[in-house]
Amino acid sequence: MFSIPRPSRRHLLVGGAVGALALAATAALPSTNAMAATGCAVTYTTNSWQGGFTATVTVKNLGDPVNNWTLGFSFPDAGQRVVQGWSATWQQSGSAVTAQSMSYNGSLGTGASTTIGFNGSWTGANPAPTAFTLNGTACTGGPTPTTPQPTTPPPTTPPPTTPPPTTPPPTGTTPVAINGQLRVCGVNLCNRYGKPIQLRGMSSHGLQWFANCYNDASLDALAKDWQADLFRISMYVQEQGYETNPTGFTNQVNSLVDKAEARGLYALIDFHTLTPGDPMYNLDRAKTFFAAVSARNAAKNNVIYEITNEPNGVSWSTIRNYAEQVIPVIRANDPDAVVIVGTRGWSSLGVSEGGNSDEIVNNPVRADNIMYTFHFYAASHKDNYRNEVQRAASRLPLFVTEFGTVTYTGDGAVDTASSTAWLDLLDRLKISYANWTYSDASEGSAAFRPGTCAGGTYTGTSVLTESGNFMRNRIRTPDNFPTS
Ligand code: IDC
Repeated sequence: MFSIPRPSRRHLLVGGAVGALALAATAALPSTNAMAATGCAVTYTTNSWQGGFTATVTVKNLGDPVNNWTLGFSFPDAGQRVVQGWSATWQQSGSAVTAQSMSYNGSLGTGASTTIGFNGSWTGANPAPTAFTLNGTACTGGPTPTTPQPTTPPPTTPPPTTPPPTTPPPTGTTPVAINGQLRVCGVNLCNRYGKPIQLRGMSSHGLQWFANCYNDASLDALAKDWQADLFRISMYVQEQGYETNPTGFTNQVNSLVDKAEARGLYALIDFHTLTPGDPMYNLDRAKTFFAAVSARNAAKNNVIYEITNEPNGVSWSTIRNYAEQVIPVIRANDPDAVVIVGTRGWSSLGVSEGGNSDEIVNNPVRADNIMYTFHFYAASHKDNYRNEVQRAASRLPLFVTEFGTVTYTGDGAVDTASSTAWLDLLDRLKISYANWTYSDASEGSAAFRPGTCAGGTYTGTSVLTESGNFMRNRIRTPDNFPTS
């Protein structure tokens, strides 16, 4: 919040890593006979490093409400480029850049603002742009009448002392009510305020085997007793899964998305490929499935799409090719949803097959608003995997859509030391995670004791395994999602 300085002069702050730059612009105040007013204020901040940067741009409409908008600015240095943008359609021609609103952020009321951003590159220097336009009007920080033009000199009365309106506070306290539609910004998962957040939650087991574990009572327990943010819906494709009954499994996934939404939980739709490891084997099924679920759930703001669980025995270029065919199917229906792409070697960023994340950094999927999957099993995957995650996390948006506290078989004893080291690392890096599994399977990774789902009580600790107890304690700690 800021107060408007006197006299009739408004300041627009443009901050950057290279130092904050203050622009003072004299804005003509609206004359009493103005028909329609336009006006805007823009803040532009960057995180910059040698050769690259992430820019966060907040656009505030100070004129009459608009239904769609185009932001324009010019880079001061010839070597500055937009590489990958989000929350707008970004284009660059020479040094001129435009960002066109998306369907979900085009409407901006008077005083409303929205945050967009991009990853960029630079060669000589990386100064912040100094002038912005919104729908052709210069963003000088105040409303300007468009018709008719004022013929009298600007009034000398001081500007109003009431502060400009801000985004209203969230109306609920659930993770989705607070954070709203998520998007990838830089290497982070960000909420509707453009702030990095971490989601913590649980993964279902295979829906074909454990359908009786996913119902109103168990999801109430996940939302309220566990205080989770996220429910991963693990829909196996093989092993008596989706391929045997596409309509039935699609409906089951949709109904679980609704149950998550009703409780303010994010729903991660996992197209759980495992064997065969080549995602191309299921390409047609993936297109059919994601066309259906993205059309049906497009209006919701709690859905995240995980397009392939654990590719294995295939090259990164094959996975990338698969992603570049499936993502457009989702985007055609649900353009603003975050999509997560599996990685080589059972989603180990390639490490389990002798590679590393460089292959992704050097050849990223050509789509925006995406993240990359990392999976681990704490008793099997230790320091060399943690080191790679730490290294990759500053270069790629990562999401741990599945991990176990036990060995990669899904069974065995909980490795508390390694699980703690992993979760401390993910917390520090704000990497979201889902634990395998929220089920009563007879294996060490299951959170509930065998028979729990038949019994119908999911709250408290008496129904939990050692892994379940460990995970519930981790997940129940407060989230503290940033709201401004
Ligand atoms: C395991 C289940 C087990 C099931 C097996 C085969 O825990 O009950 O018999 O799958 O379907 C993964 C996979 C996940 C595995 C899990 C544990 O994504 O499907 O679940 N795991 O082995 N990757 C690494 C480990």
